[in-house]
Amino acid sequence: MIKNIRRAVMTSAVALVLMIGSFAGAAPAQASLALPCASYAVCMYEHINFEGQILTGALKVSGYYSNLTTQGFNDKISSIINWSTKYTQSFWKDANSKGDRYDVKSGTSVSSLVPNGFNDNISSVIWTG
Ligand SMILES: [Ca+2]
Repeated sequence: MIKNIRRAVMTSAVALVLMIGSFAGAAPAQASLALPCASYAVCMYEHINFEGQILTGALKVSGYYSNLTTQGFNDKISSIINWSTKYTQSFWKDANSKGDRYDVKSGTSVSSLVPNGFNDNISSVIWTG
């Protein structure tokens, strides 16, 4: 009787370890996947390497976020993709296009804003379709 219980407990423990193992194996691959940025959009990411929360601006029309607090994105942006085929997009450290400006040229991306001092420091953006 005790042997049977012990065997059942051991079998359950092995099954649990196998389940945890498979979750642990799947998680890093998903975490390292960058979130996609649609064509004709400018994409701003919470973390470097295009990860975390994403905020987009459709490039079919020009637009702006004059104060990223409204979008819950103030001082959060850490990487940017600009899929515009023609236009540079501009980012500012302060709201309403004030303070230091950082430009991202058409068709380029910046995987980390850390080296240029703009990481977690952008408060407004203007994009041109
Ligand atoms: Ca960030």
